Amino acid sequence: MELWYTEFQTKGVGITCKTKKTYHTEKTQFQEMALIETEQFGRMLVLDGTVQTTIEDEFVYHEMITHVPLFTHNNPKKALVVGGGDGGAIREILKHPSIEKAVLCEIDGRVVELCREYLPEISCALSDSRADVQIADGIKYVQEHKNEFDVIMVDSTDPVGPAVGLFAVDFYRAIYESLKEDGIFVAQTESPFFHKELIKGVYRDVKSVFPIARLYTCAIPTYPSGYWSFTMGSKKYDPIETDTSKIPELDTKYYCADVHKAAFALPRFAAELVK
Ligand code: AAT
Repeated sequence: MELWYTEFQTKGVGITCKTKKTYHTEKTQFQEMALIETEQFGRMLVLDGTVQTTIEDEFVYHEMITHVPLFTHNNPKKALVVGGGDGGAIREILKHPSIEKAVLCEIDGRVVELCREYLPEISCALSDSRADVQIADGIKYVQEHKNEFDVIMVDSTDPVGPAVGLFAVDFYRAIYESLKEDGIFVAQTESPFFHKELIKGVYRDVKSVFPIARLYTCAIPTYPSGYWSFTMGSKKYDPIETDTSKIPELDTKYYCADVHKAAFALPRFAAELVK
């Protein structure tokens, strides 16, 4: 018998994957969680019916949410990931020799545990001595840590449930306070095709808090529309002025110096959102 998994991405569009196995399903304190084996993308983490990450395409998202801000910053030493309990962002951050500490603040401890068990390729760096895993609400954590981080990445679920507050201007203000004087922040901000109002609103809010705000994009097959955005707020460094000739070779599959530049070149309909 064939079994297929569908995520309903909008009222009229979904992504459907043939599945080979269901490893685990559970209702945690915060969300419904499933770990399945798909034919096309390998193991897949699903939260509340939404694809969070898959073995085959996770590299795009995790490289783009981390290396773009880390190479925009001159010398990042301390980074914070809000959400991202799979550990993929932490794995990428720790590829930077300047990093002394990478804190993960994930609200749902079960996500971290399940990913450690079923997605070791993604969660492997969580046991590195420079990684510090905190199970807490990212909003509270950021409010309680002032003037501490060089880079903060908001690797969050879509703006429903516990992640609603991660898309609010008050949170961006708290992030500003939590960053050092030349700090940078990046948030995943959904699809330029399907979430236009969200992108416009986040950009407007980030721009009201940070002197520099930028939108960049990449291609992710398992996320709605396959085309994804990130919004950056920066106190000092502008990512489009990064001297990309100085970006060293890293062990990556998507990010490179040319992609750093190209990611900020927006198609006209996406540029419209942040005018
Ligand atoms: N690395 C790609 C995976 C994610 S997971 C996002 C995580 O954010 C989830 O594990 C969720 O539990 C966590 N989260 C949600 N709200 C909070 C909060 N307030 N504080 C800390 N962690 C939180 C991102 C997937 C993007 C999906 C796009 N469709």
